[in-house]
Amino acid sequence: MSSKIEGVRAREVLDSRGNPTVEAEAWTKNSVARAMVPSGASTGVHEALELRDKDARFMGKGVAKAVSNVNKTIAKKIVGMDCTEQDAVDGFMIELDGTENKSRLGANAILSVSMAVSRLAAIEEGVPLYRHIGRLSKNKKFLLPVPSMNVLNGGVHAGNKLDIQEYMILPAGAKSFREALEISAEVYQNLKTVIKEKYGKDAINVGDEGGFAPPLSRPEEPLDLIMAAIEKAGHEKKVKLGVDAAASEFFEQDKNGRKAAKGNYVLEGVELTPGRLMERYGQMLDSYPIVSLEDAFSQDDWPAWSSFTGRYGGRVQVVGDDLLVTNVKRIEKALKEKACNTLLLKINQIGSITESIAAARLSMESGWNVMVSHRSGETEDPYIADLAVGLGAGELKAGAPCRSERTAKYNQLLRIEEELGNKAVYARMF
Ligand code: 2PG
Ligand code: MG
Repeated sequence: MSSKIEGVRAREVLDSRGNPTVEAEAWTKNSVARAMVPSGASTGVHEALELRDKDARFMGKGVAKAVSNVNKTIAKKIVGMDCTEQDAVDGFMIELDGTENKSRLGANAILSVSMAVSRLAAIEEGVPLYRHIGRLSKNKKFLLPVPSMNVLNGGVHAGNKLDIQEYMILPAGAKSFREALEISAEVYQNLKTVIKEKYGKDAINVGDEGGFAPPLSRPEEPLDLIMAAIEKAGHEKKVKLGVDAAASEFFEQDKNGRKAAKGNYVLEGVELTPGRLMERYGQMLDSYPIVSLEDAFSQDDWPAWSSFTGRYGGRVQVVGDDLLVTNVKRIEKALKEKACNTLLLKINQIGSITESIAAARLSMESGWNVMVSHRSGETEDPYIADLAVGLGAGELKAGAPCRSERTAKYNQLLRIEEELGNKAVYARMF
């Protein structure tokens, strides 16, 4: 049978930050597929474990052990399995690892194989990857996602003083993905002009996700700059805003080392209780067209999450990233505690395609939105573009419309939209 896996091999390659990551290749008699694993910087403590060598190579960031776990342990065992049976392949690797957080083999090792095998199955079936993912997730409604584009970077993704990590534009009023991309690129280029005029040409360097990283510190200032850029581009009616505070990074201590009392946050050098932080967000929601707010509170600050969702969940997408870590158990807890209303789906937080699909399905069936997401350390692999369409998620966060590891995803969506032709539907989300 041609869909039997005949071999799997991994290698160490570089990601967009110049750090090592795992690439895996899987093949059958007739086909071969490969995939690359992304890597975060503002990682949640509850994420599956990314195995790093912690030795002299690459300042400790080598992934030779993860590569060897694929080549020496996983490869032998999954040869002969059917690549179209994703559940069985992933289930087998999870069992082989045997830990709660994939710390034996490494989530990066397991995910590289999981991604490559799913892509191999699509080739074997003669369908594009998004259609194969549609089959795996039992979704027939393909949607071109509204992109969330991080055009201004702060937090641990930039060298400026901004505590809040991501300021995003969401071209929700476009009629197609192609139009959405055009609008976003125009806003992005206008933002460059706005920043240059106000802060000079030294301020237009970009951060890890391709957004500008000017020397700002007031959390609201990026929103003003972006609004000016949207207006300059003439797209006021079509573009909404999104924010990822990544608040786990300024909980009890900020990136500049300033400390706060237990349970408090440090924003712009000032200590805030969760209640005060909530008020600050409330003012932002009142003043700007923000439709999505991610990680407004730290990963285990459940009471703050629940009270924020109770108060603002009706008017804004409350997105759980570090809170949920794409883990069904944490999603179940968040559902019970009404802690948020949107899943941020990152495949390497959980470490397999099967578990990622389960997280998306549970969220959708529970009435939540799902935003498929990249990591700040990305690769040229456009996998998540197909994933977003295949799941029918309606949203994809993949950074600025700049830098090839980000545009790889957006450009893939242009191809998918073209392939779907008059069946292509741009998601109506906001
Ligand atoms: C996030 C991500 C991606 P990182 O917090 O949502 O934008 O950042 O990959 O560094 O966790
Ligand atoms: Mg986040």
